[in-house]
This record gives sequence, structure tokens and C-alpha cells, in this order.
Amino acid sequence: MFCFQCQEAAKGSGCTARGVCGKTDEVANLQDLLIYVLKGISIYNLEAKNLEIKNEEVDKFIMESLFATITNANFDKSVFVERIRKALALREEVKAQVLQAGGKIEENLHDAATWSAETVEDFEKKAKTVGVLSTENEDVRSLRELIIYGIKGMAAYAKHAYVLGYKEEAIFEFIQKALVATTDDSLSADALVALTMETGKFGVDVMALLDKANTTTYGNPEITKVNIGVRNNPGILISGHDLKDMEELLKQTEGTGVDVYTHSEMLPANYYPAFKKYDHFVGNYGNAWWKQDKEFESFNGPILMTTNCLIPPKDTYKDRVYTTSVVGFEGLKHIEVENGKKDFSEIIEHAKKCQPPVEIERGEIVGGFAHNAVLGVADKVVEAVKAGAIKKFFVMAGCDGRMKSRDYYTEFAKELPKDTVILTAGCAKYRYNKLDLGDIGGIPRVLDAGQCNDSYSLAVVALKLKEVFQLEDINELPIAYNIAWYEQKAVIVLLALLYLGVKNIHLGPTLPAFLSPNVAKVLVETFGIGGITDVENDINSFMA
Ligand code: FSO
Ligand code: SF4
Repeated sequence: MFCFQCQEAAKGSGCTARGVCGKTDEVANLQDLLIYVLKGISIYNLEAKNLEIKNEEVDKFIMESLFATITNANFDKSVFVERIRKALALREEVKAQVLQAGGKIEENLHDAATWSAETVEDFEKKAKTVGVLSTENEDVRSLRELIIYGIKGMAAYAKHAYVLGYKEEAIFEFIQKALVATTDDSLSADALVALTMETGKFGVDVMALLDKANTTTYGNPEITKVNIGVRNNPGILISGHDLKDMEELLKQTEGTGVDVYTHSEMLPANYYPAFKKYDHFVGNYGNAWWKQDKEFESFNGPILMTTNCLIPPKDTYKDRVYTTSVVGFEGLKHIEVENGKKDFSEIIEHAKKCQPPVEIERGEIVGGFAHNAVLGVADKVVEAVKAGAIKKFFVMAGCDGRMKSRDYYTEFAKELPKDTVILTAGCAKYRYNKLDLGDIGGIPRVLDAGQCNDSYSLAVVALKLKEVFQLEDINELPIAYNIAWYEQKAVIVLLALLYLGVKNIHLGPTLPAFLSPNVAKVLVETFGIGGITDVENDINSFMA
């Protein structure tokens, strides 16, 4: 295996024998092969699209397969074997459709469009030859993978919108176009850079789509105090990003005597009017994903993982973890849609037999500062900026992770001058959302917009401020960007910000291993992207 898609890539260069995340060599290889066959399907499906043949099943399969390969989503070998089989079958179906419709299929098609096998042994053999390192030129490899990771994040967000009934053909088409582009040896580095920017454009589109899906279905997030303590009933802990699962779980647990708590990236569910109305929705338990090994244990009740980030479960609580959708791990119970619905009754019955959660914290945290809520108090914000009460905003969205070096973000938040405000989204917030950083004239100094995809809200706010202050360029605003990344959703968020013209983004705690020196140089020279140093130095340079 060779994998360098996340921030925790071994030695800052790539995981080889086994992933730092716990992904096995076998699973990593099969994920590579799945992506490879997706490229093959896309070669035919783009031609099918030209012929106006609609294949929603194919679009959905590609989207979900990409999502399943995201860091910490699925560790189950059998899932990838099955997906590869399905991919090969779908590829042949689309090919037959194209031929039947009189479409043109080029000679000398890429191997991804023609290779086939039936046995797991043959899959494994092939898998070893189609990974990241099969692209020899390191700059081409770097750009190809940057695009692939971007569309993985895009696919994840597209899937969340999709389950709520929102989709955009152009997004599916772009994902497939990008997959095919990574098989094209004739594309120059410049063409790949242009495609990277286009990935950012579709990143903005997919986040806007998801924002529309979430807010139309569940209302606009409201400024909310979220309880972080516990009650004395058995509970279910729900993690990940899927709001549809959240809704179903709340409905099905109502009146059962079982409470519901969010974990990690599900915290923002507490901000939505449609969920707040449930009395048995108690609040949030715990912190970011990487602390689950301790927090799932002390929670005592069952846990539902709706998306990443899952870490390989410990035996002490393994029997209480349930997965759904693209999440998977050998030996965990998996719940799928049946007759258009997910039945969580097994989890509910399980919860009834468990002890209530052990209290690990007490109190409240405040969030819900998505675009609608912030724009609602825009006058106050603008006034505070004009009066000099707020000197600068710091966008600190992104992800948390287990590296010790991430203490930097807690220190950074603590040391920021008191006339600054942090705008956050994603699980990065857990590094500072429980510090008492105070407020500026009633505006809290940490404004949490929501999940990582709600970084879109931060962009909407920035664009609005640009308009209010009548500025030409988004970079003239008093906003600095100090973003923490971990997995591929953060890649699409970053590309979206670059597409919107945001410059001088600082990315940490380390720069991606998949950026070759030359590609990193382009990002530095064109967009002013930089890493982080130490807190004092960075704050000084940001404030200068
Ligand atoms: Fe975090 Fe994990 Fe939301 Fe990511 S829980 S790290 S960027 O999946 O998606 O922020
Ligand atoms: Fe390593 Fe990250 Fe890949 Fe896991 S996802 S194998 S930790 S680079």
C-alpha cells in the first residue's frame, strides 16, 4: 500500500505497511483499485451523458464509492471487494448502453476501462499496480491526487445533499470528468492546475447545494446553547455528518425513554430548529473524533456512526458501535436503508439495556452562527468593526486530529488579542470551543457555523462583508485564515476558498504530504498559501 491522503500520513510522507488510521494494507490497495475502476466507468458514462442516457444509479454509485474511501470511513475489506465487483458490472452495463445508442468508443481505451477479473486474488494482484505511485512523475501525481481528494470531499457533501433529495447533474458530471482526467497522460501540468481550480468551483457549488438541502429541510441554524452534561437515562450517541440519520434517530427514539446525544461533527445538529424541538435530544457528549476511544467507552450506550471519522473500535465497546451508509468496519453491526427507511429499533433496544452515560463535562457551549444567524446581526458586527472593537476575524475552520502539534490551535486561540473573533466550522473547533474567550459587545469571540461543510457559511459571510464595506477584493477584509486540515473534505473546502479568491491561507499543522515541492511552490506563489510556525510568531505576522 501507499496512502498519503490525510494529514496523519506516516512520517509526513505516506503510510506503507499499515495506515496510521488503522487501515490495512489490503483495504488500502482495494480502495485504490475501486477508484481505478470508477475511472473506467466514468470513461463510458461521460459518453453516455453525451448521448443523453441518464444513469442515476451510476452517478450514485460513483459518489458513494468515493465517499467510502475517505479517511476513517470504511475499513471493511468485504465492502471494497463487493464494490469492485459491482463497479465492473456497472462499467459493462454502461458500455453496452453506449454501444447500443450508437455512441463512439475510442480504440486504445485506458486499461481502467477494459481490465477485468473475478477473483479476490486477481483483484489484490491488480490493486498493487494501480495505486498512487503508479503515476511516476511526482508533480503529475501530486496534481492528480489533489483533484481526486477534492472530489472525494465533494462526493461526501453531494451524498449528504442527495439523501435529502437534492442533487445537481453538473456535480456528478464534473466528478466523472475529473476521474477520467487523471487517466489522461496527455494533460499538461497547467491543464491539471486549471482542473484543480475547477474542482474548487464545484466545491463551492456542492457546499451551496448542501446548505440549501439542510436549511430547506431542517430550517436555518439558530444561535443555541448546547448542553454538554448528561441525564440519567440510557442514551444513544450519534456521530458523523448525516442529518437525515439524525432526524430518523430522533423520530424513532421519541417516547422510548432513550436519550440522544451528538458526538464530534454531529454537534451542529443541536442548532437546527427541526431537531431542537425534541425533549429527549439532550446535547453533545465529548469532543472531536479522535477522542472516541475514551468517550465511546464512558458513554455506556450504543453509538451510531453515520460517516467518518471512525477509529478502529476497542473490544471494550465494540459491541455497541453501529455503522450505516458508507461507514464500515469488520464485525460491527451495519444498518442499511430498507424500503426507503432505516430501522434503528435494534439500537434503541440495545440502549435500553445500557447504563446512562458517565458525566465527563458539565455546562454549555454556544454555536449556530451559520450565515443566516450572522447576517441577522450583521449591523452589530459591522458597527463593531467600524468602531474598532473588532480588529480582525480569524477563520479557523477545519478538522481536529490526534497529533500533539495541534495544541498549537488551543494556544493560538488563547493568545489572540481580545479584539479578534474566531470564525469556525468542522471538528477543528474542539481545540478551543470550551475555553472561556469572552465576547465583544455581546458577540462571542468564537462563532461556530457548524460542520466542516458549513465553511460555506463563512464564505457567504465574508462575501456579504465585502459588499457592505464596498470592497473590490475579498482579501481587503480584516479576515485571516488559519485552517487546520485532516482529511479530504478539508481538501475540497480549501479548493473552494481558493476558487473564491481567498489568498494567504495558512494550513496546518503540517502541509499535505501529497503536495510535491513544485506543486506546493505554485500554491505558495499563486495563492500565498503557507504553513504555521509558532503561536507568537504567527499571531504577530497575522496582526501586522
Ligand atoms: Fe472532522 Fe472527520 Fe468534518 Fe472531517 S470528523 S475530520 S474534515 O471527517 O469531515 O470535520
Ligand atoms: Fe495513512 Fe491517512 Fe492514508 Fe490512513 S488515510 S493510510 S493515516 S495517509
